[in-house]
Amino acid sequence: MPGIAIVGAQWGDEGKGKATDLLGSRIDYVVKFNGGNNAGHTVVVGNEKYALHLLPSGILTEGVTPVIGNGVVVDLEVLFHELEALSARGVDVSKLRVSANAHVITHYHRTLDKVTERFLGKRQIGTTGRGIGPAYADKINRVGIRIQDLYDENILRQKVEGALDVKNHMLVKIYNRRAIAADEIVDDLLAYAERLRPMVADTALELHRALDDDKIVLFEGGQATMLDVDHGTYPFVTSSNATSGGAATGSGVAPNRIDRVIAIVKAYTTRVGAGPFPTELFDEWGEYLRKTGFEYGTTTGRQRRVGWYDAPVARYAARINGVTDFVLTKLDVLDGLDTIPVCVAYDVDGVRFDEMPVNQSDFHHAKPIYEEFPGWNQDITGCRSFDELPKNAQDYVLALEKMSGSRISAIGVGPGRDAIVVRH
Ligand code: 2SA
Ligand code: GDP
Ligand code: MG
Repeated sequence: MPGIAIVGAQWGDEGKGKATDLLGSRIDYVVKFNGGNNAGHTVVVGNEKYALHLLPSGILTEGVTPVIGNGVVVDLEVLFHELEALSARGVDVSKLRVSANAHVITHYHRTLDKVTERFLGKRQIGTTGRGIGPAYADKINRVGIRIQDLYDENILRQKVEGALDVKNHMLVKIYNRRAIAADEIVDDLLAYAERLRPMVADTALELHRALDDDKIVLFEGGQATMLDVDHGTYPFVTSSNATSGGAATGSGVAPNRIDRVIAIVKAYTTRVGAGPFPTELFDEWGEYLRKTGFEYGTTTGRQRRVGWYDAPVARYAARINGVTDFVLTKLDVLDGLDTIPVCVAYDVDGVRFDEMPVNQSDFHHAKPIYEEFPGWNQDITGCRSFDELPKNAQDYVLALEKMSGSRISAIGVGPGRDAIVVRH
């Protein structure tokens, strides 16, 4: 039975949380496979609004077992803070499973994230400052601390000392900061160990068995295709694989057990942080989309950059992820527009590119070539079937479907859980 992956097709904040939550009633497990508390998923259930950062959004659905996979970096303080906050609102969090192989984010990762950004000056990435990059760097450098290390104090101490070796040198000599004491970090981590113990598991084995038992497993991607460390707009990316391949490596479930890949794509585009963004708007239409779509970061509150829909980006996401279905979100945000431009290709210094250029400088120079579509000037938030949508809205969706390389199976028409038009 199926493994389903949900990924972002653009630069994040496409509404993945809502899509996960929508599928929730049919699924048994929701697995977060990449990133950490840099994610921000807003889910509206009835009159309640939930903002999740580290926990998978499937935690909001009764009966679902939420899993934090080995590919995630876990800030334990944030984990318990989120669990307590959800518990206080009556959400059952008792089923959470955390991979013994997931890495932890410590105080020194957060410090390094912030000082590195400051040091980079104009070349800043615009990270969320949550310690994500430094934690993954340690993982790749083989000096990371894993959840399982919390259960052997000697090993933990040795590993923390090893991880601090070079870092303290850097902090003192380059960044002019005080050195961090290993004891401080060890005590901090050990303080969570016993509370965490019942949740720690061989999650790869549990998921494998669940799939053998015909359970439905949903893999929830954080961030998005264009922020993927391999396939995104490097170096303006996050430090993990946010694409569907990451669902396999970040969970221990083999790629051939993932049957469907659903990419969430917004009816326009947004981006937080620095980096190229060909369709970015700096005029009143940008302000209009930001205000109407409420485009402010769920984690940091930062204003999101906004622009028109970019079809080459969607096609690229379709290819890289093996997208079987798109969910098009926030179509309602375009309700008040007379015409809607869509980027169909790029002009790079006089040369037409129909697909994403592989060369970074080309993408930095890419100017969008637009095709214009008539708007519908009508409130669509009450529509619940494709036929109920105004003709121009239907045509817009069909045009995007044709350009974007996979079918559009559902359309978001408002922030609420039920504000969706399902086509397939
Ligand atoms: P990091 O902190 O190392 O992952 O930052 C590296 C880049 O990745 C971007 N990034 C994001 N982009 C969009 N949404 C994200 N989550 C939050 C949200 C963001 C927020 O859902 O709103 O609240 O600001 C997210 N997380 C990371 C980041 O902007 C950098 O460009
Ligand atoms: P994620 O990071 O992909 O989970 O997305 P975020 O939660 O950061 O941002 C998406 C925002 O759009 C959230 O505030 C959602 O409540 C909202 N949203 C999702 N789908 C729709 C939709 O179809 N219409 C409108 N107006 N808002 C939506
Ligand atoms: Mg988000």
